[in-house]
Amino acid sequence: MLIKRQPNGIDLPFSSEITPREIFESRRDFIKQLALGPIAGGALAEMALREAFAQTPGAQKLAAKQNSAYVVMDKPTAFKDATTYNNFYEFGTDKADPAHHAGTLKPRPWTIAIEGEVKKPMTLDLDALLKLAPLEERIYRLRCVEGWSMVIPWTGYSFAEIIKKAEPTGNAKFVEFTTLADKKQMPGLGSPVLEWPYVEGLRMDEANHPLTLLAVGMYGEVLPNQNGAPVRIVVPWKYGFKSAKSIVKIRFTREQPKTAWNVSAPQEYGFYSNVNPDVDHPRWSQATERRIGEDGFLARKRKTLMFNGYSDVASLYTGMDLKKFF
Ligand SMILES: Nc1nc2c(c(=O)[nH]1)N[C@H]1C(S)=C(S)[C@@H](COP(=O)(O)O)O[C@H]1N2
Ligand SMILES: [Mo]
Repeated sequence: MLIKRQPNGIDLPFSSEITPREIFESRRDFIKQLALGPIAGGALAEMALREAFAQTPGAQKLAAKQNSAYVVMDKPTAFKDATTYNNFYEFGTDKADPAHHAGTLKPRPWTIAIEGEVKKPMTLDLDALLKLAPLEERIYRLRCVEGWSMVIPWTGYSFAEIIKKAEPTGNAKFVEFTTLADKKQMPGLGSPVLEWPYVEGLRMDEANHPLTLLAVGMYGEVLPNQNGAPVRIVVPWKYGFKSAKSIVKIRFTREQPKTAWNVSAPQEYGFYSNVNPDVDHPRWSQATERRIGEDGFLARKRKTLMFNGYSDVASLYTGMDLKKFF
């Protein structure tokens, strides 16, 4: 497979990974948007990739070396789609709300409290967080429980680095992540759609898995507010809601944390929420997904993969009935 090196250092799958349909669709879009005439295939694909990585003018760049062990070969979602189709209920429940309303979030200055069952409780500011470990770029699939998915180049490092630094005690069995809850910055908090603050959690071994990412950026820039600035967690083998945004507190606990979606609808959203095509949501199938950006009548439905394709994590669940612990 041909790999094309992009100016921002991101390796992208080229030609063989881009289906004729995708080429056709990008071409159609370009002709529409730019009123260009027919373009030769190679130049066209090149432009499609540039378009996919068109970023926010003036946004702060974040240098990071790509870690090729964590790069899926799917075509990355366009930056525009990844930043205008969001779930961030603190800013409203419509997909477009976060992009419209998250401008009131103040991602700097920012601190994260690390507490609970740790030998070294601490408060880290953003600079300390950015310096804690080398930043890496990783391209992950993210699959929402609602049946859509994206492919996003994140910047960050394994959450395991935080665990190492905080030195959990032998009593630490879980990690709880708490999102900021400030009515002045987050208009959605006025709605009782969820119990605030938004809380998510992982079992200790899940949190320690190298795939679990503490993300501070995407597409080579600092995180846009609507994607959870300035720091979020990304757990790629679980449904998207496990990946809490705009985190202010990380707490190591003995007991399984009470998580926002599980509290609001326990029969629909379990604590584990591993991507699993064999366990349907009570109101819809989880067997397939729609890749954002591939809409339209030509779009094929993608088969949802067990653990979202991250089969390495299977060993975390040996002996567990994943229909019971959904
Ligand atoms: N604090 C907070 N974190 C959150 C959410 C939220 O509403 N509030 N939504 C979750 C859901 S349902 C998904 S699918 C992902 C979406 O991340 P993205 O908008 O960056 O794609 O964020 C997750 N993290
Ligand atoms: Mo989601």
